[in-house]
Amino acid sequence: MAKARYIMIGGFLGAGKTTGVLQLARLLNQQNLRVGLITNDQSHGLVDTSLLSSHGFPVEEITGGCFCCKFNSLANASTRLSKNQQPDVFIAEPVGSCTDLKATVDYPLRRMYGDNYRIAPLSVMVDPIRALRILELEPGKSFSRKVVYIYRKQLEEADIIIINKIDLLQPERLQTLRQAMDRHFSPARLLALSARQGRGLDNWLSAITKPLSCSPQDLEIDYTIYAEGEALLGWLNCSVQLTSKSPFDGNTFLLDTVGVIQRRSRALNKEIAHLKITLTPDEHGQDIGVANLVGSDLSPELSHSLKESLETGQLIVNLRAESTPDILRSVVQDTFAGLQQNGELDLKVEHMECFRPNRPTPTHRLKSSESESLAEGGHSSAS
Ligand SMILES: Nc1nc2c(ncn2[C@@H]2O[C@H](COP(=O)(O)OP(=O)(O)OP(=O)(O)O)[C@@H](O)[C@H]2O)c(=O)[nH]1
Ligand SMILES: [Mg+2]
Repeated sequence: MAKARYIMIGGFLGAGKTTGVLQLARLLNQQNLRVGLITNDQSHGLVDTSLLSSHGFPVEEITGGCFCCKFNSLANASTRLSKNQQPDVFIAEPVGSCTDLKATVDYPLRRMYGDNYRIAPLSVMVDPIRALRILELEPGKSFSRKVVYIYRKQLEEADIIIINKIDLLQPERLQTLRQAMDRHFSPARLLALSARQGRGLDNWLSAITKPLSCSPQDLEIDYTIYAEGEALLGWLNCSVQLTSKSPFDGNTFLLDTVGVIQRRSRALNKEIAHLKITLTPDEHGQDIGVANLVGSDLSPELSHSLKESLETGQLIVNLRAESTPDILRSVVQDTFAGLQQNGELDLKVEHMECFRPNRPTPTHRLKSSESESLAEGGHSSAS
């Protein structure tokens, strides 16, 4: 039986990974290939899982830690998908604050599961506005030094750097960013695309399916700085049952809610990495609305619109910001209190978790020279 291809798409919070996963999955389906998706977070209640499932793709969710710390869960989830769906292609999206993925996920997968999977080169996606700011090519809000350390490590280990969202950029700004990526990170490949518009996906897919021409360097990384950088990011996941006295427009509700959380965070000078909220009506089958915000001073947007108004539904809020968990909790709780003030809406919080990610302690950490498949006993390539 042919080995399934295993694609991992890394990149910082809000870069557009899930949008890219969805578009690649659609493209692969059009080529009559079966796809299995794997999402990941420090906790459960994931916007990404609900979104990808709503499009009818089989999704496994790894919660409670990143892929590197939950390597066995990742391997088991892949085996479950293989058993139930026999995917030709797996696409896995790690947590957006994770790095060192080649040493802790790619190489161990190659070594232990090399007879099942062909591990694709690692794609790392970037939001160009965020990148221009973090690389100090343009002014604008960024993160603390240790968070920027993680961001840069993600780019350093990339086989393919994907500059996403080119629909937002003038050619000169794209050129500036391309040159900086080449100068600082010299990735094996640099691609620019718009996941949202589906532009450049064919090039990406063909880059993923080609072997790398150069042998990868092992990433040098200080796990103390990495852990401290991750711990500067507060995490909030919550699920809420929403009931209204009369039908309401869920799209306006989503954008308004994101707007209120944005204003409250800005007033406290907390930089949002990614705020995403889904609203799934209890009726209307697969309908889903998703609103996002990828920077405190950017505009909230509706990435998926609800087709009909609703009276009851499930709200999922995932907020990642440079802030303490307690502040995130009070920002969101105060927002919910405000939404219920006129008595029209009732919000019942079913689950709310706020925390800082724990220190990453990978199950395995290998050098590229140790990534040969044990099963084949030969040299394992990235093809
Ligand atoms: N303009 C534009 N927006 C995009 C594009 N791709 C993604 N986005 C938007 O960027 C935001 C974040 O996208 P996601 O796909 O959720 O990003 P992510 O990297 O999966 O985020 P995390 O899972 O939180 O790390 C959403 O509002 C998307 O609609 C693109 O090509 N162009
Ligand atoms: Mg995502």
